[in-house]
Amino acid sequence: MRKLILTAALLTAGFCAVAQNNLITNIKARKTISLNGTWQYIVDPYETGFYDYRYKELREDQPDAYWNTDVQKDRSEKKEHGYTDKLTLQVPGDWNHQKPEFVYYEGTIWYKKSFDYAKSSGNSKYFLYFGAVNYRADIYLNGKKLGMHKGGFTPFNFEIPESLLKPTGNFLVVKVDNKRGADEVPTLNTDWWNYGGITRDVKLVEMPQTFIQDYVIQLRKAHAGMAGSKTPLAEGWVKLNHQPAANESITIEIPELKIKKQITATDQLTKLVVSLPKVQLWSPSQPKLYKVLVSTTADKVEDKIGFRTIEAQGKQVLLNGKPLFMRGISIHGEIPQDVRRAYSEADARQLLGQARDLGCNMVRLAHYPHDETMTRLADSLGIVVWSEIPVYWTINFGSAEVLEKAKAQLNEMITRDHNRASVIIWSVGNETPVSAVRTNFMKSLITAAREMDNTRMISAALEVNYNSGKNLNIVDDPLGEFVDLVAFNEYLGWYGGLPDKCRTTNWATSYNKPLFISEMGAGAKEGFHADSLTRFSEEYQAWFYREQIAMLKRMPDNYVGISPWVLADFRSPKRNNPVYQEGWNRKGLYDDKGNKKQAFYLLKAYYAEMEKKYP
Ligand code: GCB
Repeated sequence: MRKLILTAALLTAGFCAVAQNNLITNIKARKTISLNGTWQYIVDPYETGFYDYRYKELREDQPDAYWNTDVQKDRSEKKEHGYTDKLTLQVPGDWNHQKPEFVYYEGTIWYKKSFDYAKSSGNSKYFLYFGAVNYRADIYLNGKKLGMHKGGFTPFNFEIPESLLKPTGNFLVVKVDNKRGADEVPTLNTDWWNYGGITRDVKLVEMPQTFIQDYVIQLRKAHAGMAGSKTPLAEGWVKLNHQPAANESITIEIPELKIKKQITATDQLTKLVVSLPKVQLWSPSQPKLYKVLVSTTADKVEDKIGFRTIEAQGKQVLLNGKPLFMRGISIHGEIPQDVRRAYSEADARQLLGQARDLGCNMVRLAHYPHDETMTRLADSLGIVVWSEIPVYWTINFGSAEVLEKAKAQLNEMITRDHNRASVIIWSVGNETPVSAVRTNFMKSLITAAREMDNTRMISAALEVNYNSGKNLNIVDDPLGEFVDLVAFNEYLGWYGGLPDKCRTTNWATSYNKPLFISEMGAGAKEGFHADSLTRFSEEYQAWFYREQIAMLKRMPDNYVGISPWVLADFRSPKRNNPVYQEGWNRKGLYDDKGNKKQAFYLLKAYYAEMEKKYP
C-alpha cells in the first residue's frame, strides 16, 4: 500500500485553503432526482407577480404572488394568475429558442413545476440545485422563499427546510429575470445574445445530515519541472457541512494506486497531502483519470480526477514540467444550428469534437463558465481549458457591489471545477479598458482567484492598440504585472486596415512572462465567395488567417499559443449587416450549420505544424 502523508508542515509550500460558499460539488455523484423536463410558465414583463400596484415587493403569503397557489381558495378570493399545460417550457433550456414570441424576450418568466418526493429516511437534508439560471433566480417552494441568486452561468443550491418538503404535490416556482443591468456581471453591453431561462439542470438533492460538501485533490505547482526522482504530492482539503465530532475521520481512496488513508477531520475544512508515487500524469496525449473516493462514516462521494501540474515559468507554460504550446480555439456556449444555449453532454461533444477536428489541444471557454459537461468531457478527451467569468468590457469597476458579484461568480466557477485536470487557466475577464479603477478591481479578482486555487494559472484577455501604426506592438497593460499568463486580443486586418498589415507588425510584452493570443478573427459568411478584398467573403477570412499565421511565425520566444475567435458563428444583437450577418457574429470557422469555412483548413494546417514542433 502506498503511503498517504498528512502533515501540516508540508502545507507551507504556498497552498491556500479557503472555505468556499455552500455549493455542493460533484453533483452528479450525489443522490438526486432530476427536476428537468416540462415546466409551466407565466410570462410577466411587468413583474406583476412580484410587486404590488405600488411597486412594493409582495408579502410571502399574499395570494396574488405568483409563487403562491393559483387555485382559488373560495369564492371570496380572486386569482389573476395561473399555471397551465397550455404554456410550458423545457428545462434545461433557454426560453428564447423555445417559442417564436420569446426570441428577443428579456425580462421575467415564472417557471412552475409540481413534483412528488418520497423521502427515504427521516434523517436527511434536502437541497434544490440549479446548474445555472440566467440571470437572477428567486426560488420558492410551497409558498416559501428559499433564496435568490444572481449570475447566469454558475451553479447554486438552497437547502429545503425538512418540514416544507411534502410526499406529493410540491409546488416549486422559480422567478427568472434576465434583464441586463448596468451594475451586473456581465453589464448592459456584450457581443453575445443574452439567453434567458433555467439553462442548466435542476435537481433535488438528498444528503445525509452530516456530509462532504466539497473537496480538492490536485498536484501542486511546485512540482512542475521536478526531477523524476521526486514523488508527486497531491494537496487539497475536504470540506464538511458541519464541525466534525471528536475523532471523526475522512477516508481518501484511489484504488488503482492502492491508496487508502484515513485522516482525522480537524475542522470543517481539513487539509490533506497525498503522496502519489507511480501516478500516471494527466496530459492531452494521455488524459489519465483516476477513480477517487472521499468518504466519512455518513457520506461517500466518487470522482474521476486527473493529476498534472501546470505553471507559468519564465517564458514558458509548463505542463508536468514540459513546455506546452496551446493550439486553442475560443468557444461560445451555444449550439448555433438550434440557436440555443448548450447544456448537455451531446452539446459538449459537438463543440469539443469540432475543436478536435481543427487540431486543438486547448479551448478557451468564452466569456463565462460553460456547463459542467464541457469541463468533464475536456478532462476525458485531454483538452486543456481556459475558463472565464463574464467580467466583460465596461463593468462598473468603481462599485464595491459589482466587485462582490464578480467575486461570487469567480468563487462558484472555481468551486465547481477545481478538481478538473483540464482546467489550467482561470480568467478574470475580457478586454477591460485600462484605468486605475479597473486595474484595482481586476487585481482583487486575481488575488481572490489565487486564494481559492493556486494550483492553476490566472489570466485575463487584455486589450492592445494594434492600430498604433507601429511595427512593434507591446502588450503593457498594467494588469500584466499580476497575471501568470499575459494574454491579449488582436484583430489586425479586421478592425482597422487590411490583413497585409500583419506583414509589418510584431508583438512583444513588457513582462517577462509567457504570451498568449486569446483572440484574433475575421468575419465570413459561409458560401459567400468573392475576391480576398471583399469583406465577409470566405476568401477575405482566409486571407486574414494566412497573414496572421505568417505573423505568428515571427512571434517572440515567449509565445505559447493562441485561441482564435471563434469556433462557430454565434448570435449577437450587435451584428446587423442585413446581407452577411443577420444577427450573427460571423467570425466562426464553422458556420451556424456546422459547415467549415476556408479559413478552418488554414488554421488546421498551422496547428498540424505546431503539433509536430511541440508534440
Ligand atoms: C472581441 C470580444 C469578443 C467579440 C469579438 C468580435 O474582442 O472579446 O467577445 O465577439 O471581439 O467579434 O468583435
